[in-house]
Amino acid sequence: NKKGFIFDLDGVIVDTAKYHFLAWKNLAKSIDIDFTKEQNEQLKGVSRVKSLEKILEWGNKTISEEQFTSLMGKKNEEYLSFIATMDDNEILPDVSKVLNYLIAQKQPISLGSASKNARPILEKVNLLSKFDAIVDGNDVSKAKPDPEVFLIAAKALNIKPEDCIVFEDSVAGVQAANTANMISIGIGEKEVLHEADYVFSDFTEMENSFIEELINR
Ligand code: B16
Ligand code: MG
Repeated sequence: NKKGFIFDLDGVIVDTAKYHFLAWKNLAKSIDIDFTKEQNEQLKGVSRVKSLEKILEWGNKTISEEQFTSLMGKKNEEYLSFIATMDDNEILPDVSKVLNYLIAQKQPISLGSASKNARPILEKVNLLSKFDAIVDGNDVSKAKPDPEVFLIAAKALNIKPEDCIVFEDSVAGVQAANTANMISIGIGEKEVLHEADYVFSDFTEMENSFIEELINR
């Protein structure tokens, strides 16, 4: 019995949201836009282009295409400097335990992330080898809540979408999983992720028996 297990990266495997926040905050400040933690919530799971569009919208700013490209580059440069300091201490609680359990049960595992930096991050935290497929921001043309990223992951694993299970921390990602006809498992707050089929605050709350049920359903 094989299912496809698809993991989002930021907010599920590692907490890179804090680095995205710092880099966007500094960038916004450089063009005189205030940027709050609450606004940052709305950027979770959202692509780099869409994120900058939203920040400019909040700040009521229009800029040229060249400036847009240059600002995106600046943000990513600073983000990468934060990533460079990461190691396996930054893996979120019990993520490795769940991955190892799935591997022991011979279940196919894919990444399904909006980030174009997913591979270097997984390398930094020593998890790259756990994945059978990596699908990230370099592989998709449509951002979450579009299901594209998860449908490509299912294909890469050779598992039908309805036999896939997605772990997601963002509303857009949960919606993408639901639209793809997959089981959606929210990692975070029930109130925020109420559209998910199941919600856990983190992987420490998830028993192996629950994963076994997913495999055998
Ligand atoms: P990058 P995920 C997403 O990762 C982040 O949640 C989001 O904040 C970020 O803007 C997006 O990746 C793009 O990241 O600038 O590295 O390409 O949650 O889909 O793993
Ligand atoms: Mg995420």
